[in-house]
Amino acid sequence: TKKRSFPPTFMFGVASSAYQIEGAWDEDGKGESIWDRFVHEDPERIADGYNGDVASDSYHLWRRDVEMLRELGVHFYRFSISWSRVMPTGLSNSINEAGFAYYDNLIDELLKYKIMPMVTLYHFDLPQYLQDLGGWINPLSSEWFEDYAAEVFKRYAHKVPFWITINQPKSICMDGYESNVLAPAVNSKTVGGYECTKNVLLAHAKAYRIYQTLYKTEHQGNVGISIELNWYDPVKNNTENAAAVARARAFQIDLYMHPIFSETGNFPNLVREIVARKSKEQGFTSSRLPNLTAEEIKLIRGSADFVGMNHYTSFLVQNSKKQYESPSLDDDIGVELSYRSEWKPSKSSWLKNTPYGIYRACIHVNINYNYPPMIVTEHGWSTGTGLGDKSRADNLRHYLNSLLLAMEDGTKLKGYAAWSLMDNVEWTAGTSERFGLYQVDFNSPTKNRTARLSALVYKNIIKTREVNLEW
Ligand code: GCO
Repeated sequence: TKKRSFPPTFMFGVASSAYQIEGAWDEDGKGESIWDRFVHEDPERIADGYNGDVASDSYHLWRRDVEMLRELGVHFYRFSISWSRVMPTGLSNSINEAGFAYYDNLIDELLKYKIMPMVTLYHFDLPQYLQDLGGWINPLSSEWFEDYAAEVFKRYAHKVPFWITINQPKSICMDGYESNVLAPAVNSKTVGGYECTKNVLLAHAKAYRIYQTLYKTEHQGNVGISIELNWYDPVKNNTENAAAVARARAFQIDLYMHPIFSETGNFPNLVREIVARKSKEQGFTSSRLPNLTAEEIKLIRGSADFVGMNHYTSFLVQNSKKQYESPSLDDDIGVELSYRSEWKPSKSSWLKNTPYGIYRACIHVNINYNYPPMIVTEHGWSTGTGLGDKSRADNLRHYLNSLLLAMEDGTKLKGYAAWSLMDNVEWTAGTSERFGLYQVDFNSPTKNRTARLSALVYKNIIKTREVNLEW
């Protein structure tokens, strides 16, 4: 069989996010975020009660974190900045130097060991002060974010070669504003999620444009956005399901991709048509999906140097005949999701081992968006505790092999980040689902980190640039 290997320029990394690892939720002047509020308001929201107050304690253990990155031999580390740590209210007139000092240290430590920082500006943790003003529903939100991004670029543009503006607009908006799965749990079924989507995309685009105007020429960094790109296939092929799959992909993927990466910009036609028609039936005077002005379309279109792909699993789709609450996103999409029984389950109910899906998601992007540069900014697998995580190692090897096939078929993939460097707070699942290459001992005050089998497997892949599917 033919030996495939990752090209010499291909970058391997690992990813994390501030709320999930840092802890120190109110230390050294940090402001409250929507996640702090969400978990303190009702501790039952977290499956095992372990929230981000202390998390993996990376606020204190960052030196050890960088040591682990060196052990793995990664080329880059994707982490996020906690907005309310550096700007307690979220507004640019409130700067917390102690908060910035944490990131100064982390970034300098990474650079000292030639590990490239990939900084995510926003990974779910909006300053609560801004939420009190409406959060991502407030039309000013894209300007708040623009000011925040400008401040962070000003400090780090000369040190950080890769930027992710926003992590997973779909989760932010549909889980945080349309439903109550994630903070701030606004749960508005009318316009919340769609209004948020518009504002988040504008926020992303404004940050991108600032970097282009002020820093691109001098520092040549790349700015992208991380989009959920899970995969959707029909349960079984028939006309109804073909239409259902088209809706699933349009609402779950292309609603976020199309405005940025297509030639025409704007939300996908299919989504616009469906939401406009339903809104009319529901008695709204205009579509629940906001119209983008020509100027907004232009601002957002082309506002990324690469696609950040977050991919975890695949779903099977069938047309749904259920009566959903109306208006709602579920009602707009009208599909039911399922899995094949052969798909190996992880610890998380939504995540199954389907390596072919990452290949298909890459091809979807290539065909619909003309082969853009891509970086997998997240992919991972959950287990319980224990160091012998063979299922994670298997999942990693097979997904990386699918990526090699996708590259052979033209995907311009530049890098890959495994989720996650270490166990962390898996949002409302707390620590009941573990995603780490390194295990974290949450019961101990020292939060010891220990390499799992998968860390050793990944280290070897990075070193050889080859994936061995046989053991
Ligand atoms: C994200 C993800 C991560 C999760 C991971 C596993 O939005 O980037 O939610 O933060 O921990 O996807 O569920």
